[in-house]
Amino acid sequence: MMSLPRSEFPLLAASPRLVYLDSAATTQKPRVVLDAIRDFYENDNANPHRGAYELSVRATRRYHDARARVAAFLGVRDSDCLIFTRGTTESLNLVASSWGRANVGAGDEIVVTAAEHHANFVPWQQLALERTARLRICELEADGSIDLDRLRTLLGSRTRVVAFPYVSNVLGTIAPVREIVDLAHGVGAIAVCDGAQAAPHLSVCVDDLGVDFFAASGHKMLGPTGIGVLVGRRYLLDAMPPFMTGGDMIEFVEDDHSTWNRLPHKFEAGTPNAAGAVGLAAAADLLQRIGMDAVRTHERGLVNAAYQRLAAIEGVRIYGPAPEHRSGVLSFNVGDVHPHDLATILDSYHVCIRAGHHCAQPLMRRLGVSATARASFYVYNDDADVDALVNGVMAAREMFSRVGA
Ligand code: 7TS
Repeated sequence: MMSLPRSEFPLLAASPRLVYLDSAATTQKPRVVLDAIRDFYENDNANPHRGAYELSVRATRRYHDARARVAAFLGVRDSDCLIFTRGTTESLNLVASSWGRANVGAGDEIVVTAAEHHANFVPWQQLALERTARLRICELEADGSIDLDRLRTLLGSRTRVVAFPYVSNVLGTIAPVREIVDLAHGVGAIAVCDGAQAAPHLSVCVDDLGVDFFAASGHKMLGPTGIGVLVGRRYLLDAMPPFMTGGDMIEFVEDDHSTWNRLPHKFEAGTPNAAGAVGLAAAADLLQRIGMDAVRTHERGLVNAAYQRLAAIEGVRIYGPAPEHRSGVLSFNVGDVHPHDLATILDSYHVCIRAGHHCAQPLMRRLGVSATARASFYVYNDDADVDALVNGVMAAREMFSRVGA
C-alpha cells in the first residue's frame, strides 16, 4: 500500500536504501513540483505585478493562479485572504505582530497551549511581554490532548487570542478545532490555528473550521521551502496594519505618509516568491489528486503498525495518544538511550528520524524529558520503512544494553 511511489521523488529514487521518516520537519519533493518550478523559470520568469510586457503578465498570471489553486486546496473561497509568506513561522509572526500590536493591550490575555511549536508560542510570549498582557498556557491531558473544560476555565472577558496547533508536531495529537473556535468566539477572542502539521496530512477546509487565522508551510506538504500561507478573515486583514513595508504593498507613497494596497498585496511586500508559489500549487494539486482521505488512511496504517511494534519493544516509551487519535507522528524514547544517539545509530541503518526538543521546549518540560526521538510518515513511506525503523530501534537497544552490562 503506497500513496505515491518513491520513483516520483528524485531524491528517494536516487537513494533506494534511504528510509526517510522526518517528514514532520520537511517533506521530500515530487518530480511534478520540481518540474513546475523549473517550468516557471524556463518559460514565464519575470517580476510579477511590475512589467507592462507580456512576459511579466504571464508571471503575474501564474502567481495568481497558484494562489487560487492553493486556496481551493485549503478550502478558502476568498483567495485574496490567502497571503503568501515564507512559511508558518512568518505567518504567525505576522499575526502576532500586526494584529497583536493593534489589538492587545495591558492586562489583556493571550491563551496558548502547552503543545505549541515555538513558532506559535514565542511570538505571543513576546507580544505579552511588550504589552504587559498575560500569557496563559492551557495544560494538556495525559495523552497530550487539549481539554476543552480546562481551556474554558482560562477564557474570560480579557482574552483576546486563543492560539493552538491543529496537529502537534511532537505528539501528533489532533485538536478539536471547531470546539476551540467556539470557545474563543464565545468570549470575543480570535482563534489562531497553527496548521503546519495539519494541511499536509488531513483534509482541511479553512472556511469551515471557522478560525480567524490559519498558517501552514509549503515544504511540509511536498512543496518547496520558502513559501507558506497565512489565511485570515477579510475584515481582520483589512483592519490590520501591514507587517512589512516596501514595494508592491502600497497604494500611494506621499512624502510624509503612505496608503496601502488591497489584499493580498498589502501583506506581500517586495518581490514575491512566485516560483515557490507555483511549486506549492503543484504540490496542492498532487495532494488533491491523491485525495487527503487516502493520505490520512495511508499514514494511519503506517503509524498504527509502527506504534504497535515499537510499543512491544521492552524499554520503549511512546508519548501522546493512541494511534487512532494521532496523525503520522510518533515520538518515543528507548530506555536511557539519548535520542541523539538513537538517531545516529538509526542513521547508520539509513533511517532518518529527528531527535531533540522539536522546537517545543514547553511541551518537553511537561513530558519530563529534554528530548525525544521522532519518526514521522508521509505519502512515500511504506511497510518496509516501518520494518527498518523497528529493526533499527531493536539494534540500538541491543547495542546499549551490551554497553550498560
Ligand atoms: N508549527 C508547527 C506545528 C510545526 O511543526 C512547525 C515546524 C512550525 C510551526 C514552523 O514551520 P516553519 O516551516 O515555519 O519552520 N516543525 C518542525 C518540526 O517538527 N521539525 O522541524 C520543523
